[in-house]
Amino acid sequence: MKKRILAVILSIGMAVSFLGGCTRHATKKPTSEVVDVAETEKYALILNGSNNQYEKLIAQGFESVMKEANKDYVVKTPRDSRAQDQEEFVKQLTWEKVSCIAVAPLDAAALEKPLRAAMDAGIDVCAYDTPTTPDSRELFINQTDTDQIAVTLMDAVLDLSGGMGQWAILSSSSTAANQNEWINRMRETMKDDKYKGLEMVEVAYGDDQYQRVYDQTKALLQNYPDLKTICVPSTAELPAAAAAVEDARSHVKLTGFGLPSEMADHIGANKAVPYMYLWNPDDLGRLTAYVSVALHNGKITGELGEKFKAGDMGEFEVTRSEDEGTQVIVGSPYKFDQDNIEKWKDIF
Ligand code: RAM
Repeated sequence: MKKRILAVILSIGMAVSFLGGCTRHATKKPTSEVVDVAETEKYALILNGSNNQYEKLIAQGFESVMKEANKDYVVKTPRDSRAQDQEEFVKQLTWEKVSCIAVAPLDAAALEKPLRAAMDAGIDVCAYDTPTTPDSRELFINQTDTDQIAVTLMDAVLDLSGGMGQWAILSSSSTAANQNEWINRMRETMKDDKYKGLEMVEVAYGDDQYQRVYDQTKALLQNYPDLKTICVPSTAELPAAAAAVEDARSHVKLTGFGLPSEMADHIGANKAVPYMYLWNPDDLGRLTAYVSVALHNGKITGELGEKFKAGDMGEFEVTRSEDEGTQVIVGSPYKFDQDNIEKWKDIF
């Protein structure tokens, strides 16, 4: 929280509240003992869709930290991937005056106004997984450095295409700010001489709908008979894309981001997905919880250079994000292939 905050005052013989006009924050400290007003704290997590197991795992990580810290929390899930539902949630939570809203926006531009209204009402706001606009958050909890993602995926496409040929991207939606940043950065990375044999033919969208992803993948296979590789940087789309490639008995290779638990059957040197990447969604959820509490308690404000300890996850530093706001980065992506998928499929 930008303003330093909050106390319940226990004085000898009587309990006196110094909360004044504001019910959430007290600024005065009398002579007696001061503790956090745990009973007024409530933390909200807004997921990006009901068809997304990755988001559910993030929620589990978030919940585990909140439970351990004995904090009240609520998790909101939009039907399918309806951006409008997220707007409604933000308005409701603002009205409820929760302590902090953490959100993975489906449409960052549409969410800007309600999130700014929440911040004006004294609620802390952070984005996780996908950035909101920089003006409508205090901090972005970013899974991995954008450059690292772009280079990792471009190198995988180059490798799976045998150094040259046509390739395509199958993304979640055209308003997903994280996907768009990654794709833009991949286009930049591709200008390097190393990738000059590659031709990117199309960016298609699956909107996290199984059938739509399946159909879009089939269309790519039909429209580009020489296609070598499809990069799918979304866990919600990769399983249906793999099924479509397998059903078509296509030689096209897939890579991107996927959950080992959902992708194990498709991973292998001679399968649709020779290898793929991801970070641990549980870590992302846990760090989001630590950031939410630290913002509310005033331990951090989201300013560049701040450092803070996130429980057993260790120390993190606030850095500049791709969109000129600020971020903390969870870690690096892991690679999953036929040698390690059996182990990882039971983990997440
Ligand atoms: C999907 C979502 C999410 C993205 C992951 C990799 O689950 O679109 O935003 O970060 O994939």
